[in-house]
Amino acid sequence: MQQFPHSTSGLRRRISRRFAGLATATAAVVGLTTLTGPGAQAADNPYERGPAPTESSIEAARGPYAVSQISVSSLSVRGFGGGTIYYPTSTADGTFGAVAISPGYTAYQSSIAWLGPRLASQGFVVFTIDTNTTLDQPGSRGDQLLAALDHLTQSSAVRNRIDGSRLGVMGHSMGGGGSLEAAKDRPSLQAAVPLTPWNLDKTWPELRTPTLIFGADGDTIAPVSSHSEPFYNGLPSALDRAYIELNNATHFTPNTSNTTIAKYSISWLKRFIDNDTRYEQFLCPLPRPSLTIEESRGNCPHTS
Ligand code: 9J3
Ligand code: ZN
Repeated sequence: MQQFPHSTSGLRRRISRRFAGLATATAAVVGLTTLTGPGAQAADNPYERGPAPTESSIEAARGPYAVSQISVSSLSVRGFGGGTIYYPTSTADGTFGAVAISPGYTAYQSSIAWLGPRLASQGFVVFTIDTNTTLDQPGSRGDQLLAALDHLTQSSAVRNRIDGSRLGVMGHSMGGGGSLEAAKDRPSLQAAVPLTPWNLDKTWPELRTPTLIFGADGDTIAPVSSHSEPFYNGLPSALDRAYIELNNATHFTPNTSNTTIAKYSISWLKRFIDNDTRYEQFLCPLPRPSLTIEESRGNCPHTS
């Protein structure tokens, strides 16, 4: 500490304040360096939730958060068919990102229900929905996913637990096609994860939402050659995008609990809804072909 004569105590206080200001500015620069450096820590990212992930934590049947659920009657909402909200029970960690998930043609929320607690226990508010009718087409399912997100963030009992700027969509088959439609209609969505998606529209150059598409090698309803692969290939090459083709799988593989779908969906949602770069290690380099993965495509490293 510098010494000053008593007679200049006023000046001394002013100078001390200037030094304090300099110290604050220096700390801010150090903080910025940490933020942009390679090993960004928890305190740098306000959206990061939960402990550092491991291969086993993203493969586990449940993540670190205990989950509660709320049934939403179709009679209480407009624009979609109601559903079930799964959410971390505790409010200690603040707000979470949210994901709406649509089932496929002729199917109900029960066909995608396993994803509710699986994803919510990792730190998301998850809304598995029913559609207005089970015959609704992908465009309608996209609108319904967005209506469900609007209900979640504006009207639902958990609206105060959600960060409305951190939203994503998923869906199976025509619901997966619907998740592409939702992202096309609302580019502010932070992540999309279509599961064996089906759509007559094969090209998605309009998307600005980071998108992970799951195909199934044995899918005869939405064959990868006419659905998932052209969907992936038609996404902008500058977009963060990925394609994982499940090995020894069918169109209906996403309808029951599946570790490969879970671990890469969790990683994608964490990476792009929460900006949580701790999950980048599971996405890049791309997963190699294995007993469960037939092939994978994508850009690495990610750019957004
Ligand atoms: O399971 C689905 O949502 C898919 C698609 C399908 O059967 O489309 C044919 C009209
Ligand atoms: Zn198109």
